[in-house]
Amino acid sequence: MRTFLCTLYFVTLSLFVSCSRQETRVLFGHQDDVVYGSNWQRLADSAYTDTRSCIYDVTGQWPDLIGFDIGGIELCHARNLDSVPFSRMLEECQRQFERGGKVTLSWHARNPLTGGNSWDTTPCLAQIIDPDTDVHDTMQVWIERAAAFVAQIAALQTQSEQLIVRLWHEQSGNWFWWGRDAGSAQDYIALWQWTRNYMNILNINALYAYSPDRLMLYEDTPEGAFRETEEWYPGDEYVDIIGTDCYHFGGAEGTEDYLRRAHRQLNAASQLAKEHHKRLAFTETGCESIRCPHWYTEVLLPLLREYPTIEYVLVWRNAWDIPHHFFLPQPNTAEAEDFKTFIQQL
Ligand code: BMA
Repeated sequence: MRTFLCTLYFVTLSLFVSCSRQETRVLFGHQDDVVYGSNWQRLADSAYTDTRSCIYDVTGQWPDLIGFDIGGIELCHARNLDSVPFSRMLEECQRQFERGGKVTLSWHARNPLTGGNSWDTTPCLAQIIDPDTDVHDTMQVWIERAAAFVAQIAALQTQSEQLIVRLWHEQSGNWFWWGRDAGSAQDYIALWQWTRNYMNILNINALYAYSPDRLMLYEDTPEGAFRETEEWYPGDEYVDIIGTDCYHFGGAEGTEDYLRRAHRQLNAASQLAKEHHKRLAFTETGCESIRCPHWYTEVLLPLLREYPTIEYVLVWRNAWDIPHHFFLPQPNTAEAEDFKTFIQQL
């Protein structure tokens, strides 16, 4: 009897431990995971009867999280900036939600002053938020179009908290027109709040994420990194998730630099999240072409372990038409084996 009770106790305990581990596991996401991958694409407008997924091809499991970008919706384009039809995005969001998964959206919007792309850094932020300008009117229409599409996606959710909207990402860099060099923190925050307020008008049911990238504005100390993260923070009423974007450049020689930047940014994000009672995420990362063969288990996994409150991590896309532009391993490679081990240990 005693042995039986002991066995029962340990079985119950281990079940409890494994269940609670599953619930708190870091979710893993991949940009455009189900619309194309290295060497394949499903970018036709017509509906596909089944789903193919880069993550499934490697692990046999559906993605926890899929990233999509709505850049191009502001001009009523049928496809986003990477040729993904918005109709396909809706189709795959519905399937992802029905499987119980999550979706995170970003928006590489055009420059409303010049019509150039997101990387056209012609200054426009001050004009955008000035209600007496034409650019302001343009932006209002663009926000309405983006919000209407996001509302369509939000309505497909089958459970709570399946949709994350990541607005005006990587503002701490100087590569987007809403970036650090484009205007003041106040102007950036005004744009963020305006966008979010309009989404609220449409009653969009979503979580909103703020995600700076590299932090170079102030001194190279934890205080300098925190100051920059905090200065552009859109505010407690507007943000649910605080994250950061950070990439590994090159191969093994880039590891030290990646870890230094990632710690700098994640420390600042986690401190801000803690102080403001917000959730924490690693909103974008990756090592292009996975030039470190054990990148997932030896670089990313130990990094994630140091931030136990991170809820999800997303790696960028496997472009079907740019051979070296991939962040998730191809099936049947040594890197794929490493990735499977990573997913099991996450
Ligand atoms: C970048 C690259 C580009 C792409 C853009 C938006 O990081 O992947 O090729 O157009 O993101 O998805």
